Amino acid sequence: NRTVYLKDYQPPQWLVDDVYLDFALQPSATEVISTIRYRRNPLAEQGDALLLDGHDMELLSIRLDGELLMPERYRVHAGGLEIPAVPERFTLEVTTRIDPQGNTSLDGLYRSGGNYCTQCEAQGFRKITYYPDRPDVMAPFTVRMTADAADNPVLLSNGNPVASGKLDDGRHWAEWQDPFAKPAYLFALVAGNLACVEDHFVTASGRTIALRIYTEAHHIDQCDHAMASLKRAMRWDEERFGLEYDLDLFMLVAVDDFNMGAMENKGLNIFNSQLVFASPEIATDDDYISIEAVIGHEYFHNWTGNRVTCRDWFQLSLKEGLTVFRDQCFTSDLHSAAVKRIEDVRLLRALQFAEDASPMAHPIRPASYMEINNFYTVTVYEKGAEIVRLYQTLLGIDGFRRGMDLYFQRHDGQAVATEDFLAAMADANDADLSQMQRWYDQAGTPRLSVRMEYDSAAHRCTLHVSQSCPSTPEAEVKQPFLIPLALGLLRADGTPLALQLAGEAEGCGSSRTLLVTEAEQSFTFVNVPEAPVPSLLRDFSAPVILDYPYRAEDDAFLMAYDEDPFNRWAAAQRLAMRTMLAMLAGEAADVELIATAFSRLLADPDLDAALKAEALMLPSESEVADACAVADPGHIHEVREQLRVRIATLLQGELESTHAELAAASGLDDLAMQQRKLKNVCLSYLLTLKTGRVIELAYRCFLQAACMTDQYAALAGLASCDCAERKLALSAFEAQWQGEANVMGKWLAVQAGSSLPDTLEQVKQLLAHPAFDLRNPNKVRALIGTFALRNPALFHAIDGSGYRFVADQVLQLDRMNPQVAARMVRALMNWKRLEPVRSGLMRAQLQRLSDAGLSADVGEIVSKSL
Ligand code: HT7
Ligand code: ZN
Repeated sequence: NRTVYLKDYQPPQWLVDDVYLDFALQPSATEVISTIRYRRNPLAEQGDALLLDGHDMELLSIRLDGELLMPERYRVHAGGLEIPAVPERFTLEVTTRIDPQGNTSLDGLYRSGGNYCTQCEAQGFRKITYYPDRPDVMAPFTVRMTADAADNPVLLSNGNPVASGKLDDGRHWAEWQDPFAKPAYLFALVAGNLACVEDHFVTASGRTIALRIYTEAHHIDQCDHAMASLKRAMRWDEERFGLEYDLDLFMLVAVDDFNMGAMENKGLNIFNSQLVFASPEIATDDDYISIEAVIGHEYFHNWTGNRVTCRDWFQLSLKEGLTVFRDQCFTSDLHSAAVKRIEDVRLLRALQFAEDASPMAHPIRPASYMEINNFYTVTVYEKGAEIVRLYQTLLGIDGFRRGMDLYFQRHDGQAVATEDFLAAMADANDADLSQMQRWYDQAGTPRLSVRMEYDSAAHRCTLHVSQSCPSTPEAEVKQPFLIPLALGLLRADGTPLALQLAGEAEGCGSSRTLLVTEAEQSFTFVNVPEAPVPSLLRDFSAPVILDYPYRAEDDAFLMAYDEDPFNRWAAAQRLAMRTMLAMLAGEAADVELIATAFSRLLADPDLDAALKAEALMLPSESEVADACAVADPGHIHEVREQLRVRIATLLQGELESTHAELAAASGLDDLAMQQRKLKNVCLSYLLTLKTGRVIELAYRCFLQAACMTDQYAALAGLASCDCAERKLALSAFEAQWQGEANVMGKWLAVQAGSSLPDTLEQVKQLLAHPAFDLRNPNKVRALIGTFALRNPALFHAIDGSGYRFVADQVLQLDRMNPQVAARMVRALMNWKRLEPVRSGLMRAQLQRLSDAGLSADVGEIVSKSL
């Protein structure tokens, strides 16, 4: 497979003035006529050949300025079409035939639920027609489509509808025009039998925008939350960034078969139905929050991604990191900022830190790729968002806004690079941010080591800070990063100290941000009357691993007194991690200390329920594995469960009473959601005791649940208990929800995530269940994905059965949908970090895969892992 390098970027040789697409839609033989006006790019290298991307299509004809080209005038090869001699300006008309029904990759034009839809990011457009399929070729599109009118009453594309009509043969047509120049990856078409909910939004400048959500008719009453979320997102972007919507119509379509969460096509967002449908009966509180966040995310792309797009795919984080940051701020402004930050950091530490330590480690702007679809990663998205957040931490909210304003002023309508974003931030604030560039070019998670020295005679406290970053595939030696280190110092009674650096006239505030720019630096605070406990990296001010010799008592102290809610949570995580690592090493672990600290948190009247819940959740098994030089997943699972049992035993009374006090939490307001979260964390601890009494309690919760959050929490808990209630609950859930595909996904997931020893057998049987479908990515993620990526104890079974099963599924999936197969195969990537027996077994499965014929997607992951 060919590797593409950032350093090889060349501007496009041909620019496109406009695109006219005409689709004659038929399930298995859709004909596409593209009429495109090209002109030479004066800024590019000269040469008379036109090279267009394209594959998986039947080429029917080519006309250049009206003249039909004979085959000797062009060449078709595996990746595209070459016309060796074309004039300075010309119109090319290409007719292709494609097979949407047979397209199981869900990339390009395909069918979902009997409807037509498209997915063109990153390179799906080249499966529709021959085109310079790269994001820096931008053009206005006009789209006409004809289709059978009875099967496809709704015909949609980007922009505004301009004309439509009926034909004699039972077909009809519609024409859409998008006035904004866009790259081909933002093109979309949807046709089918869809119902629509309609609403409107009045922008800050007084324009009325029509809002429409399309879905199959039986889901239409599950779209209210999505519509309300869209309106909240539109208002928020106006208020926070001064950004208004630009077309008169915004459409969102929900489809069941989708490779990712959603897609920001101009004016016509397409969503995985899982991220649209909600009602308290079918969606959990987490689903509600995710739906709002993803609707926000795709909407925010209209400016960060669509109006200003990427020059090439190496710049993906320019739009994704920035848009994730924007959606994080949206959720944080609407709900609890502390809980949002904790959840985001939990995800980053669990998944992105692991990716950074894996064979697929890459900088947020990779220097090369084999298959771009493999780079829609937690690094590009979540770490990318952390790097955008650094600008805001460094420049303040107003400074960040000035940078954003300048970015749009300079680049609206352009395809740009991450350097342009950095320059806008720096120029708008007259700041030297050149060191920020290293975050784009260097992979790996930096380790920030801090040591404190206290001089009791001089009342001075010095923090000695050093940073380092491990080698990753792209570079062995790393240059120091610019790391904002937010901190506070606490006195022994828990009160914060005013912070005054040596050389400053007076102290200013109890929290401040130091700038770490060198490999080693020291910062001295004066007027420090006693040796303090430092609260470091407040609000997770940079994506680094903090190394400070905290003692267990310090963590318990910070859990109780830190002003920064994030750091109260971070201290709880550290304490739990320390306890588990001690247990793993066979050392004495002070479980009493952690239980007492949890008990104090539970009783704290100033702490909201969701924060308590977050603090009580132990670091995941994979985070513990990451903290071990060599991981034994079976032992890790045992130890984590043991700790949960011991905490539950010590706190049983408090857990039961908290659970009972919160039993009545109802409604969809933040308070009720937070209370349900804590209630269900308590239930999950209690269930570790596996007594008849707690099983009865869980089963009662399941039967009496008034919403999916409670029903699902009880079911997930019971799923790991070998008891009659488990079977009853699973059957009742199946009977109740067999008509709701997305809810049945939850049913598959709880079984795949069960810690019972026969889980793999159950998963294999579920492959044949009518609720499962290998062609549907949601179901694959729910069953195979949960087993492979979220059930470490069973996936890493010592006999290698989990690895073999996942490899078998990857091989099957790869023939249908390489993108989804490539997500699953990542479970097999980290064999080098495992103890020798599992390491050998996992590697053997990778080798087996490598010996089979693989797609470029899976091939890249396998070859980089071996
Ligand atoms: N920008 C979108 C990315 C996406 C995607 C990428 C590859 C294959 C399928 C895909 N579907 C959507 C989604 C987003 O980040 O907003
Ligand atoms: Zn995105």
